[in-house]
Amino acid sequence: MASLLVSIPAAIVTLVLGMVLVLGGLWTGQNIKLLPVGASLNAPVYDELFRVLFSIGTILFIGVVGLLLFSLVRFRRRPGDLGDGLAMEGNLPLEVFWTAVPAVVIFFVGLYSYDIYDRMGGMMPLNQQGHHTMPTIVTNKRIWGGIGSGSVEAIVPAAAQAPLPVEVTAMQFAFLFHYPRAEIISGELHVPAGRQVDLKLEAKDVIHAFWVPEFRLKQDVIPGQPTLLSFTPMMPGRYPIVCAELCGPYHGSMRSVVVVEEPEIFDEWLRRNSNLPTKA
Ligand SMILES: [Cu+2]
Repeated sequence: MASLLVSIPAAIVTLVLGMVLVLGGLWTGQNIKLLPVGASLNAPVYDELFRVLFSIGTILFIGVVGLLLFSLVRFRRRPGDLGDGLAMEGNLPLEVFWTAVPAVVIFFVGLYSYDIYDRMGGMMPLNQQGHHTMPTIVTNKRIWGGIGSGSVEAIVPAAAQAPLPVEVTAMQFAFLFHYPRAEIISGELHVPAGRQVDLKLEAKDVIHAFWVPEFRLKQDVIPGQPTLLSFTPMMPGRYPIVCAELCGPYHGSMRSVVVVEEPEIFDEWLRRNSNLPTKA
């Protein structure tokens, strides 16, 4: 075995190992199953970035650790070897190589992350989002837009429907959801699948964070700073809402549920719970 390896030129071995490493990293990134189910329109965009970063991370990790382990074994001290190591001072091509490669990788990751952030709506000025017309917003307050505020290339036919406004109040230690068009206050967030939801988040006391892992959304909720967050749920189901900002002794129990329902079922829920006087 050893004699076989010796007879193959080192450059070829390195090339083949490098190719195996890159292909293995790409495969790992494509097949990794660490994320929960993606239940919003926004999720595939986020997952794409995660896969690319995971591929790069795998390649770097296996490459660096592999080289380290190989060197530990290959260049270990042999019995009877009492001499000094080889005296080497600098290696310009190697130094250029290990500076240039990370620089290119980081530059790429930076541009790519920026692009994903933009596609998720992170760079969108609020006045272009079309939901500054929410009836209850006090216009002289400064309003912030969270990532996910909706520039993902919507291909859903239902996107033509007007977004559903919901006011979210975060307090120690609960989320409250108010549906201004039906006068419902609920401890659970009910939303229809395939329709954009516009959340207006406000905190009553300290900083909280509204996190729905299945939607790939996490938004800080800061007292005195109303924040808009839009998303389009796609997959019916029940998903956890978690407060992701340490907010006090019971922070760990500050959880709720978002229930994504088929539009008819959601309309029924809205009608059943509405506190508006029924129209004649
Ligand atoms: Cu909290």
